[in-house]
Amino acid sequence: MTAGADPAKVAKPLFTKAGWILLATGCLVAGFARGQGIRAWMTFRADDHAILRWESVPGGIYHIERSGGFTGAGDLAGWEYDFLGFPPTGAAGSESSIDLGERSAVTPVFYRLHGYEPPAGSLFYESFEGGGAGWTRFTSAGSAWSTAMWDPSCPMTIGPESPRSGLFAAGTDVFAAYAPDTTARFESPLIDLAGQTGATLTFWEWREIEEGFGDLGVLGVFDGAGNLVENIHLADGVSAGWTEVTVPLPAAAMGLQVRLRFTFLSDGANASDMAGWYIDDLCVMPAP
Ligand SMILES: [Ca+2]
Repeated sequence: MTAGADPAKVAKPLFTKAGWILLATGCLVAGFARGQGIRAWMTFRADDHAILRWESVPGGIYHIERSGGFTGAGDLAGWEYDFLGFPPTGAAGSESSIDLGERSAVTPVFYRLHGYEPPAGSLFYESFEGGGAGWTRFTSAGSAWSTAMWDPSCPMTIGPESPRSGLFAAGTDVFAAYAPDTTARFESPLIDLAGQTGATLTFWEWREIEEGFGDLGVLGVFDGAGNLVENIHLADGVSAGWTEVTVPLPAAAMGLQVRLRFTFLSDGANASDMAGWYIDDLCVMPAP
C-alpha cells in the first residue's frame, strides 16, 4: 500500500469479542464493546478500496473472515475466511493493514478479525496460524511432520477434532495415522536466550502413540550448530485431549541461540492406526 494514500480514519472501532472485531465496509453497525480485543478501523483509499487496519502485536498472526450479513452477536452463520494467516511470519509492528478490495457501494460486507498474539514479554511464540513459517522438517523414513488447516465444516476422523488454537496445528502426518519405521524431526526457528538466566517453555500436545513399544516423541533443545543441549520432554501413550506441558529450558541453554526439535520415532510394528503426536501454542517466557 502506498504511504499516505489513505484518508483519515473514517470508521471508529466497533465491537470486540474475545479478539474479534466486526466492521462493515458499506455502513457502520452498532457496536457492543467488550472491553478487550483488537482495536481496528476501516479506511477507504482514493480508488475506493477498503483497507482494514488494526493494532497488532509484533509477531501476531491474524485471520480475517467476511460475511454478507450479520444480525447480532450470536450470528455465527455464513462467515467465510477471506485471509488466513496474515502476515505468515507475524506482524512487523504495532499496526497492520490489509487491502480488502473495492467496497460495495450498495451491500455492506462485514469483517471480523481474530488474532494469535505473543504474550507480553515472551521470547518465542508459535500458534502455527501462519502455517509454521520458519520451521524446518526432516524425515528419513515413514511419516513426516506437517502443519495443516482443520476445516471446521469437515469433522476429523483421526487426530484432534480441532487444533488447540485457531485453525492450524502441527503433527505427524496430520490427517493420517503414523507410519511404521518413522524418524521425523520438526525444528523451530532460532530462539535467542542471550542474557537470560532462566526460561520456561509451555506448549500443548495431543498424543495417540503406541505405548511400551518403540514409538515415542522426544523434545530436545539444540544449539545453533545443531548440537544437543538436553532432551527435556518425552511423549508416549494417549493423552486426554490437548494437554499443557510446562518444562524449564536447560541451564546450559542460557545465553545461546537454540532450536526446539520435536522428533517422532516409530518401530516396524503396526501401530493400529494411531494418530501420533500433535503440538500447538508454544511459548517461551524468561524467568521472572
Ligand atoms: Ca494453532
